[in-house]
Formats: sequence, C-alpha cells, structure tokens
Amino acid sequence: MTDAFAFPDGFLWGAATAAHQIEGSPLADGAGPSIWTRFAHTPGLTHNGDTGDVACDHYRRWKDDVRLMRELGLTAYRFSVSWSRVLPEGTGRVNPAGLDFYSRLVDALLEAGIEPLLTLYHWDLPAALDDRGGWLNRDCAGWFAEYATVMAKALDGRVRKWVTLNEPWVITDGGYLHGALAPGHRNKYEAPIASHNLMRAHGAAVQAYRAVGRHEIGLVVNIEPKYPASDAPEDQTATRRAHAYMNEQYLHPALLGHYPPELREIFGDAWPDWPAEDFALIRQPLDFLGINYYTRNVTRADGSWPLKAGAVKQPSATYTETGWEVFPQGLTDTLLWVRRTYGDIPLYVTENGAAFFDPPVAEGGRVRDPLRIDYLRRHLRAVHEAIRAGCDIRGYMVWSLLDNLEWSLGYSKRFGIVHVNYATQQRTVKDSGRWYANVVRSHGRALGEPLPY
Ligand code: GBH
Repeated sequence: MTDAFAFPDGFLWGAATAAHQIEGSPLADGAGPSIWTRFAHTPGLTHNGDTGDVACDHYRRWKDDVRLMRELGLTAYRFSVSWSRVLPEGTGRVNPAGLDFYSRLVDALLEAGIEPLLTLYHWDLPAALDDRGGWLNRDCAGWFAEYATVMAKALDGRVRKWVTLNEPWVITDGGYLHGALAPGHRNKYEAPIASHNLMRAHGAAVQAYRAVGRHEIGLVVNIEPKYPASDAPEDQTATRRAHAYMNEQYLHPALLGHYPPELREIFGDAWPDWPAEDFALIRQPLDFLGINYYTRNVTRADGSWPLKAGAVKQPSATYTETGWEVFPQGLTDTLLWVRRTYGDIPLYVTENGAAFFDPPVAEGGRVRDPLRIDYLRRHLRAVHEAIRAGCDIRGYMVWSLLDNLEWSLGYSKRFGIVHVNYATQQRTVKDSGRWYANVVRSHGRALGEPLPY
C-alpha cells in the first residue's frame, strides 16, 4: 500500500532552531544583551562555561544555512527573533540593523520556497527588561506587545505564521522555580507570577498583532503526558498534579480562560488570587497551537519540591543522551488529548527530536545516527496516527536543523539532523538528515519503507 503514509495536502515539513542557540554574535551591529548572554557569562552556570558568543555562527552564515535547508528540501523553517537585536533596551528605540537581519533571512527563505514560522520569544529576554523586573513586572505585557507590533509591521507581509512564546512552562520552571535556566531564580513565590505575566504578555501580543497583522498567530507549549506508576490513589493524585502543572497551566488560561484547580494545591500560599480581567486578556482567539513533544513521564508521589511528584525510570525503555525516555505513543496521545480538551484547533508539531551520541564525521562526510532516524521515524508515524484519528495537524518541525547550544548544557548535547563542527563551523548532513530529506520529498510516504541505513 503506497499510500499508507499519506499526509494532508500542504502539510509543512520543517526544522526548528532558536536565536540564542544558533546565531552567535549576540552584541553585533548595535544589539543589546539578553538574559542568556548575561547568564552564560556568569561563572559556573553553564556546562563547561559554554556561551552563545559564537554558537553556529548563523548570524554570519545564514545564507549557507538557507541553502542547506533548500538542499534538504524543507518546506518550512521555524526560527526565533532575538528581541534585544531589534529593541536593544527591550522597548523604545528600534535597531534597524537587527531588524534587517531577520528581514533578509525571511526574503531568502521565501526565495527558496520555504515557509517561515517566526517565534517572537524563545527565552532570550532583553537584559534591560530583566533589570526592570523581567516577567515579574506586570508591565511586561505592554513591552511584549510593543515588540510584537514592531515585528508585525516589518514582516507581516512576508511572514504568515507567528508564534508568541516558546514553552512558557520551561521559561518559568527553569528560570524562576528551579533556577537552571536564565534568569536563574529559585523561588516558589515568583514562579506563578512569572507564568501569569507570560500569559498576559502572550494575550497582549496577540491583540497587538491583530491590530496590524493579517495572517496567523499561535502559542507553542511543551507537552509531556503523565502516566501513573500504579493504581495507588497517591500516585494517581500525583499524576493529576504533574499533568496540571506542566500540561494545563498554560493551555487552560489561553484557551479556556481559567487555571486548573491543582495549581492552588501545588503552590499553596504562593498562589495569588488573580484579577478576573486578566483572563479576558490571556484568552485570545488563536489560529493554531504548536506542540513540542520529546518524551513522557511515568509519575509517582514523592517528596519533591513543590510538586510532590516524580518520574519513575522504565527498565526496558530506550533513553536519549539527555535521559529522556523514547515513547512515540505519547505523541499520538498528546495530540488526541489536546483535541479532546481544547477543541479542533489547527496543530503543528513545532519541535520533536533527540540528542544521541553521534560518531565523528567519517571519511566521505557521513555521520551515522541510526538511533535518531529511528526516533524521528517512529514519532512521525505517531503524528500520522493522530491525523488518521481526526486531528487537524498541519506540519512537523524536527528539533533541530543544526547541532547547537543546548542552553545550560552547552555544546555537550547534539540534536541536529546536520552535524556542526564547532572548530571549523563545517556543516555535515547526518544520515538522519538524508533520511528526513527523503521523507519530505515523498511527502511522508517513505515512512512506510524499511530503514535505509
Ligand atoms: C525544547 O525544550 C526547547 O524549546 C529547545 O530550545 C531545546 O533545545 C530542546 O527542547 C531540547 O532540549 O527529564 O524526562 O522529565 C524541551 C522541553 C522540558 C523536554 C523538560 C524535556 C524533561 C523530561 N523539555 N523535559 S524528563
């Protein structure tokens, strides 16, 4: 059956990146510093002291990288804009050179027949705004709306798919609750406030976009389905809590206009009574949702702070280099859960991929990464299964186009379908990249074929 893996017409096949992880040259041409420039330059906070000063040097090599995408046959590319390149102080003065960089990139993508998906915020807050309280300051909604307006006015004619925030859960959990990500706070009282303000900023940016933009705007969240470790009531309750905290905390207010009740239980006296009018701002009509999926959790009750829920390792499962279980069924479950809970909104899988230990580039320029091919193939089949079950899924983006800076883990983890030699900046398409190009060329039908490598 050649059509076993038929995908809808117009389904987008892409790859994703983020500004801080690939661009390098963070202060070039009048850009202001971001919280990540500052965080990475604080001794002891990143693996090996790695910073984004050079990264994949994409800020200077973007033309070559677009050529590479064209060679792979990608029909979409998801990237993020560095807010402080465009507005060095976060608000006020626009830096034309920063804006031009993204304008040229978008032109090159369109010329290559690649649909741009632009994310406004992938974690690199202008440092000047952090100095004013960052996401803890209620004014952040206005700051973000101003930035969204500047971007939409400049690029809406050419960019037709916009994303406000990437993964508000990670921004808050990593940046304000556990402190592993910038700005590195560890504070139970701050976390709910940062989350709530992020969602107010999301709502304000959607409103600002509607005033000047004519295309589509959505939100990207990371979803990790939670499965109870046992039938014991405490494990069941812990699973509910973990699910509300990670998967519902942002989608509920954005799409339903309220928070799940478990959050009050988790945060206790740190959970404020929110002004009712905030929810009208947060709940804006969205054109699509982006789902980032990497893994699942099997959850049990434990003493961890503040969730009192932890993950149980699965003895027979495969784990990636970041220690995440490979569980493709979880992607189908996730897509069906989103549809069931929030209705029939168009969906994109905006990130999916895996870090594995790749061998060095072999003679003749090959990188054999069969585990990554297996991961991507099984997850794409899981996407197809959700489409067959009735989900309106419009595209899939591999994380990531290039090996890149894995935040606090530095350059130690490689997610790319293209290998990057950081000493020479040489790019080499991995076997997974060749395999993905073939899937894209066949519009998914190659998923039915046996593994080529
Ligand atoms: C994404 O976040 C980011 O958007 C991207 O920038 C990043 O490079 C990429 O993923 C790879 O990390 O330890 O088993 O409990 C990923 C969101 C949230 C996925 C935490 C893994 C923990 C799994 N991550 N989650 S586990």
